[in-house]
Amino acid sequence: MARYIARYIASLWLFAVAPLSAQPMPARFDVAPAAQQIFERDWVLMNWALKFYDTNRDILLEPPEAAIAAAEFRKIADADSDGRITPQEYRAAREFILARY
Ligand SMILES: [Ca+2]
Ligand SMILES: [Ca+2]
Repeated sequence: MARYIARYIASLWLFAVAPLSAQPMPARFDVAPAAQQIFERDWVLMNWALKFYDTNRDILLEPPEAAIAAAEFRKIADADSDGRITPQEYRAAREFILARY
């Protein structure tokens, strides 16, 4: 349960720095849509997530897969390990993934 909460928090942080974060936050949302939106908004991240975290190989990123991928992306992106991902860190991680995968 603690891990699940950690992923939820991770996805919130990601959600907060996503490029389209100016959109109004839905009144109610849970981890799955938030994590999935990160990948739906960015094809680079989506391709990466599908390549490594589509565990059932159906070419869809289901909520649990998206949550794991979001947590892993956060590990890659949070270069200074302060628990937050700045827009600069987001862009750097995206470039890293684009170049490497
Ligand atoms: Ca899947
Ligand atoms: Ca950081």
